[in-house]
Amino acid sequence: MKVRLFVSTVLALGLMVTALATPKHLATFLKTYPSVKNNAVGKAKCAVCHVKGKELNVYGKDLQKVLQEKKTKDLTAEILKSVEKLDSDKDGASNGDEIKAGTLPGDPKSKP
Ligand SMILES: [Ca+2]
Repeated sequence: MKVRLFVSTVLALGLMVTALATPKHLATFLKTYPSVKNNAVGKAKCAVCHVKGKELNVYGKDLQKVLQEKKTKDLTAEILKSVEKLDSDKDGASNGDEIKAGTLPGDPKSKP
């Protein structure tokens, strides 16, 4: 009985770790921009919007503004597209152009 409980606990923890590694927002981002999968943007994963942990970079903050305006926590393709014309990191390239080019919209050192 104890072994069974241990195995279920390990499985449950494993599922939780997997869930954290692919959060909902990242899944929405990748679904909206499938072309980034194998470039720097896709590899950055959470770092597309976050500095570390939950802290947001400038691109993440622009998205957060829209989420707050819409009074929602659910990131959608529509919300992602609404900040494409902005240049969050002020490197001269719009967020949309950066994502298309495979550079990070929240990092001025990464530009097309
Ligand atoms: Ca930019």
